[in-house]
Amino acid sequence: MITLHHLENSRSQRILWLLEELGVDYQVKHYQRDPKTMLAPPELYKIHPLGKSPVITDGEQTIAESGAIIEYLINAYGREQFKPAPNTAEEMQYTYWMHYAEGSLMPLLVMTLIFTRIPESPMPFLVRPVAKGICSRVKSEFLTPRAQEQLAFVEQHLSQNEWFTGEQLSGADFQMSFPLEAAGSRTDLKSTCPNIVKWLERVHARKAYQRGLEKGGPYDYA
Ligand SMILES: N[C@@H](CCC(=O)N[C@@H](CS)C(=O)NCC(=O)O)C(=O)O
Repeated sequence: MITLHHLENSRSQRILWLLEELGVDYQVKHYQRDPKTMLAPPELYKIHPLGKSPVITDGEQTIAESGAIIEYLINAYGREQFKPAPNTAEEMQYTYWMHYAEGSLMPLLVMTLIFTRIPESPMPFLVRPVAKGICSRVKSEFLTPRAQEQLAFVEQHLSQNEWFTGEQLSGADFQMSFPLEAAGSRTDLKSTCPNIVKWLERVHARKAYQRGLEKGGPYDYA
């Protein structure tokens, strides 16, 4: 039996969606973040040495890292679904977006979140305006323009493709769902990225996605 070790409000949501699309038997073990630090609880270190979520166990196997989990589940349980045929243009897109989500887009979104939270964290009264100023400049001069450039690039791709690899839903869509949900909840994408918004609507309309949300419990991407 597959067990998904599911941390609230985390990338684990993309695995829940995939498990529901696959229609396999699985159980969910829920973990809560520390309300102050937002870090995962120490129990997750008992499952994998990095203590992060998502992580799954399947029999003797423990698999961490969203992309590796998605590839494992699709190869083991996909029955030829959710993965393009080998040596095709679609397969190149699949590989690209599987890596792009965590390799290029997520680091910018995580850094933006960190530089937004720093000025709100406890610090000496006189330091706060300095911290605020530095964080605001890092965001306006480095992070925001780069994140916008990345989102415009994704928008361009989705203006020509229904799903990330073309006409068929694939692992690349599960992998891209977390950064795009996060971007959509933190910024208004309607005017700048209408095709990302449409893609999110297609995702949200899927019954498996809705079942995944129910299994995961209350969810906040921001
Ligand atoms: N690249 C990894 C990132 C895993 C990761 O950082 N997960 C976050 C949740 S979205 C986490 O476990 N955070 C809690 C912590 O760092 O303590 C993946 O895609 O699986």
